[in-house]
Amino acid sequence: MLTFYSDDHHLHHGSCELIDGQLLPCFETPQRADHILQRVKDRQLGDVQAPTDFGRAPIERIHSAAYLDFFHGAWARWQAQNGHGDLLPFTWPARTLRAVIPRDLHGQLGYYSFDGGAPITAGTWQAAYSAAQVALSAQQAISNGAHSAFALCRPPGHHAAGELMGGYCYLNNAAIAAQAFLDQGKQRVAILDVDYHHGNGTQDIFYSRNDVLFASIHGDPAEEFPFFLGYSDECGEGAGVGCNFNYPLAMGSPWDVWSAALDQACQRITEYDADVIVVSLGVDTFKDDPISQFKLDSPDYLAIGRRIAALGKPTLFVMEGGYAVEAIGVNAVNVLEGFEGA
Ligand code: OKP
Ligand code: ZN
Repeated sequence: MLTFYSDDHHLHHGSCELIDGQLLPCFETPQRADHILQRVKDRQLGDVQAPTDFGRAPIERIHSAAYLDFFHGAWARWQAQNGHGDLLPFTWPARTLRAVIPRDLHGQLGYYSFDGGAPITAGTWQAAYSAAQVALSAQQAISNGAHSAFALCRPPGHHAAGELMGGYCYLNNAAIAAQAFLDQGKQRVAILDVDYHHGNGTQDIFYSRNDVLFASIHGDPAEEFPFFLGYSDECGEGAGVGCNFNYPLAMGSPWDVWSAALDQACQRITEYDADVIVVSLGVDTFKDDPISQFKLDSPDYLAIGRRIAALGKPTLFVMEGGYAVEAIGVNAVNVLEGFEGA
């Protein structure tokens, strides 16, 4: 399997995040992608290629120009104000407030975000832009006939909506790739999100459409981030009714519970008869993940790959979460090796 990867992810390295009442060093670190890349090489998964630059247009199919302009320019504005440290939002247009766009930088940052988990640093735009190009390049490889490809994206993307950053995510790499498939003539794309957290951004982007099916297995949002989306009664709206499937699971869920949900999600994808599958590949379902509460073990990831392969469709794997840094390479590459039948 071909892997696409850009070193630009190193340009994004937030200093700390607010989690459960504590300021802790960011869990979403450059070492995550470094470990995955090393494992790809150790296992000789296949060639590793740098991305092609497809420009901003395919990103603008998912994110508004106003959002992208804000994100692109935010760090320079912060520097012009002599700001120090990461740029982090702290006020949001929650219920009873107005969703106006203020003039102030932090006001606009609140408008374009939903939590304080996505710091903007000097290199965040370039890292996120390159991650989107990594996803698009892997998408292109499949368009050109490959049966599968791995987009080793960092930062991740599935929490980012059309005009919202949050949950370590800025640009929705999986959604950008899915839209590119449609724009190049595919009729139906299925996005299978196996990250521990609900892919609220991806769900929102495609919620009223029937050309993208979204299925997600995740920690029950009644107890887990992102809290405000990802419940089982969210089935799509308008033309999209019947194209959104959430499988929220209890804290502590083990492999047999998780894999039963995977079987259900795969059944929906089979019924949908997708032309191509995009997997939002998070491995924070691992038993030793520091911020997550499922109990999957490393060999289980081989089984995930085998189950996805049984769908029999061209498949694009897009890297999302996973914070047990020592195991992230083994777990992520196990999915890919399981898919390939290794
Ligand atoms: C990203 B992905 C807020 C802490 C809340 C955010 C988790 C984001 C996970 N500062 N935690 O889905 O792996
Ligand atoms: Zn996650």
